[in-house]
Amino acid sequence: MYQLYYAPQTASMAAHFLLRHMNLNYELILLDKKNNEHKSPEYLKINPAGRIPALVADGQAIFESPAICIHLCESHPESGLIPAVGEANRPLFFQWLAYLNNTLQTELMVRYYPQRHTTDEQGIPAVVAAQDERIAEALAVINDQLTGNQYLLGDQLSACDYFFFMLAGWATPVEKSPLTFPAIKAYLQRMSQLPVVKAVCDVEGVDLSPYQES
Ligand SMILES: N[C@@H](CCC(=O)N[C@@H](CS)C(=O)NCC(=O)O)C(=O)O
Repeated sequence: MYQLYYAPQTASMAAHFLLRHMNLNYELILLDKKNNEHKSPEYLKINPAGRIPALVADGQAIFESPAICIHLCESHPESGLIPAVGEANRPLFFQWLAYLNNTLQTELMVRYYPQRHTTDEQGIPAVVAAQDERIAEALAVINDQLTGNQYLLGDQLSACDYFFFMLAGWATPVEKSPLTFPAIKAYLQRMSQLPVVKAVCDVEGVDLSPYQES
């Protein structure tokens, strides 16, 4: 039995996709983000970083969404969401998961919390504009990878795809949104048809219609 501490459409969504894809026994524990429940003393015992998500697996709490995803993939290798040790795609799995979390997600976080990155309130729109450029650069790298590939690892669906689907949703309001990149657009259309994506998006209140328009 797993417990996922989550809030809709936040960094918990990748883990939510995996728990659902793997058909595991899990409980979703909703954190009231608006009321800062992720900073409450009770939650800080589970995730001392005060961020969403955290996963409790067999009584052990884990934070950081990529660590949670890797742990789930390695605990349930039969799900096929991580290439096995020795497979050529395994280093690429780590490469893309790291790129998504350390580069794209980080740039998105600066864009959505610009006030944390300047002491000059007047400078906030400039931080957002600069981030839009940096996000577009990261998306261009992903678009190149998806040109001619069905998934980030080629023809094999992996946890990286669920992770990217989560981040693509966050990036929709960005000036050069994921849907303006042709290969990413076609990929998001395919991903949005997966039953797991539909089910989790239904629970988290994500509107999939922008992906389904041609
Ligand atoms: N690197 C962390 C980042 C988690 C994170 O920042 N989550 C956001 C929600 S998307 C959050 O908790 N924000 C609240 C805050 O920063 O105070 C991860 O991927 O798990």
